Amino acid sequence: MKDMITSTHEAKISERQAEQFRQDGYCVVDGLFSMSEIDEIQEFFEEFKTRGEKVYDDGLTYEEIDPAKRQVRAMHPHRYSKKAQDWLLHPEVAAVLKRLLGRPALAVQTMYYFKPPGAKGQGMHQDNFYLVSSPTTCIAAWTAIDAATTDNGCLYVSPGSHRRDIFCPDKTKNETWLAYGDSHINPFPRDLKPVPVEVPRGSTLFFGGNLVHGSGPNRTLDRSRRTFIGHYIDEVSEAVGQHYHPVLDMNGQVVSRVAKATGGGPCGDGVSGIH
Ligand SMILES: O=C(O)CCC(=O)C(=O)O
Repeated sequence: MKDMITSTHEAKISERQAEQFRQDGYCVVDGLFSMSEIDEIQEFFEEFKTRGEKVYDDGLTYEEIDPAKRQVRAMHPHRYSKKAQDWLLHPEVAAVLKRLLGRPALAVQTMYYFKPPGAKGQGMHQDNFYLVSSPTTCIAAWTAIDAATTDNGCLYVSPGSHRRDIFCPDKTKNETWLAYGDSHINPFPRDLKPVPVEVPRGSTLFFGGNLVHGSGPNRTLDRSRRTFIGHYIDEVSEAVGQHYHPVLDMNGQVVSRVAKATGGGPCGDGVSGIH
C-alpha cells in the first residue's frame, strides 16, 4: 500500500524550485510535513533527550556530553525508533527526492540538531566527503523545527559549489579540521561565497552532497535552532560509507546491493566518517 502512495505521489515542488536545485545546488520546499508532524517531531526529540537516549552511535547520551560544548545532536535515531524512520521515509519527502534525482532515493542517515542558545556552528564541508556515495553524490533533506535565521545559526551554502569535486583536507597543515566552528575545507577556496539560507519552521531545505555548506553559531539567548535531517543516496548508488548502512528503500526495506565503500574515495584514502 505504502509503495503505491510513494509511486503515485505528486511532488510538491515547483519548476522554479527544481531549477534552483539544478543551478545553485539547493532549494527550500514548504509544507511537506504538516505542522502537527513538526510538533510531534519536536516533542519526540525533547523527550528523547530527557530520557537520555543514545544520541551517538557510540552510546553517548545527551546528559553525558559536556554541556559547555553544547554541540548536541542525535545520530541515526531512525535505527532506534519507528517514528523517526517514518519521518525519514516521509512520502512527501520521497516524492520531492524522486523529482530532484530523477529516480527513487534510498535512505541512509538521520540526525537531529538541538543547537541551543550559545552553540557553535558547523564548519563548512561537503556531505559526500563523509558518505562517499558513488557513482553519484548524496542529497540531504533538512527540515527546520524552529525557524532558522542568521541569529540562531541557519545554514550557509556556497551556490554552485555542488558542481565541484570533493575538496580534500590538507592533513599536513591542520589536525583540527573536523572541529566544530572551523571550516573542514582548508584552505577555503576564495571563489566560494557562502550565503545564509533562512528557513521557516516546518519547511525543508534540499541540498546536494557536493554543495559546500555549514552553519553559523546560535547567538540568541533564548531560541534553539532544532533541525531534523535525512540523508539519501540515488537508487543507482553502488557504494556508500560503512556508517550509513543499513541502506533502506523508501518503503523501509533493507537494500543489500549497495556495498560498503572502502579504500580509494575522492580523497585517495577512503576517508569516510560521521559528520
Ligand atoms: O544543521 C547544521 O547546523 C549542520 C547540518 C549539516 O551540515 C548537514 O546536515 O550536513
